[in-house]
Amino acid sequence: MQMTWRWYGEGNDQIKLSDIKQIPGVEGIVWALHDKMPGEVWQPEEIAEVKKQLDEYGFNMDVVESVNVHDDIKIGLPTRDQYIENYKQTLRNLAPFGVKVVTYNFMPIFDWTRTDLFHPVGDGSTALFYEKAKIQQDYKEMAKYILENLHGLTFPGWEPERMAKLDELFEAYKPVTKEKLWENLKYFLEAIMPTCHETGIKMAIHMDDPPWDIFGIPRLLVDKEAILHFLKMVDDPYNCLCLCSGSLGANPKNNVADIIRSCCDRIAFAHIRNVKHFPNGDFSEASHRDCDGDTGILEIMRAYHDCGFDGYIRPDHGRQLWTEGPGTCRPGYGLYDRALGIMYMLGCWDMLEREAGKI
Ligand SMILES: [Mn+2]
Repeated sequence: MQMTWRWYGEGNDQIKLSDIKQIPGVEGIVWALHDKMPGEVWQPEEIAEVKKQLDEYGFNMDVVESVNVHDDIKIGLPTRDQYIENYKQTLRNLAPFGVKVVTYNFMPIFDWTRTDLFHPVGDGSTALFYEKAKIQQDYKEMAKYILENLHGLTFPGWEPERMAKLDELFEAYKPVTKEKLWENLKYFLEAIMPTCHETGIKMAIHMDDPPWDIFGIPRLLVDKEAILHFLKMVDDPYNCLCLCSGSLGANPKNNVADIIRSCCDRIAFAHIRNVKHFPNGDFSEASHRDCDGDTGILEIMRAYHDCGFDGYIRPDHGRQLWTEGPGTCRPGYGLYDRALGIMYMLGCWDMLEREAGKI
């Protein structure tokens, strides 16, 4: 496996590449052009600018997260074909820079969804929190709260331009049933697979987060059955997963280690995150340490190791620690807890390697 770190780019992330350089084991930066709207073509000169920044610190740019999919593709409008052409062109522009994996998601309207971005954990740190009761109410109120708490930073999937048109978006998605959404995803993937073969780029879909329908809008990648259906639907080695343990782990019924074992050859990118469940259906994000949550991080690492996983991996969201809080760090993407998470993962991995006689 190859350890990576998600970074939001110069001027868009409080964390510096020079900080990341000091974390042991990080080989690549998971990056994106965050000022691009879904559907826009990423231009070679813009990609070259990021490459120059990463080269200075010896990081590769193999993984992009995310090239977002335009709503017209998800809704299945006639205009989708032009946006699919744009997507293919972006893949062609990325490939010469060494990009191997493009992560994306197919969640309608909202990306990852939480009700509190700085929820006290109890030890002085804060974490992302999902309060089930709040999600049955007003989607506009929730979107407003999230946007206000980003402190002027952009967050993929939460573009203010899109959020300003929430009523229109909900109206446009009305005819999109779960079956229709699956069909639209299939159409998109079948259209871009030839470009993936041509460029050598694997498409890695992120799990839906949380893994259930919210505000009456369908979500697809929610459990083992859905994942296996997805892989069979477009049975192509370039149609892969960004398997997010935290997204799947939000549902206590999901056995993430078992899911990994069932489809490891199609996992291009692994997000490792721990989630703590509460009896009323709420959940909080937790440290990567196995006993701090319910996701089963030790068994997840063992599953990847047993499968000979050689893809990319990164710590997913972390808690906000010490000096980190609103305005000083991106919710879930501070420096400290993710760095601790890396050391925990590498500790597990090194021990597994030692036991297997590899180091
Ligand atoms: Mn994730």
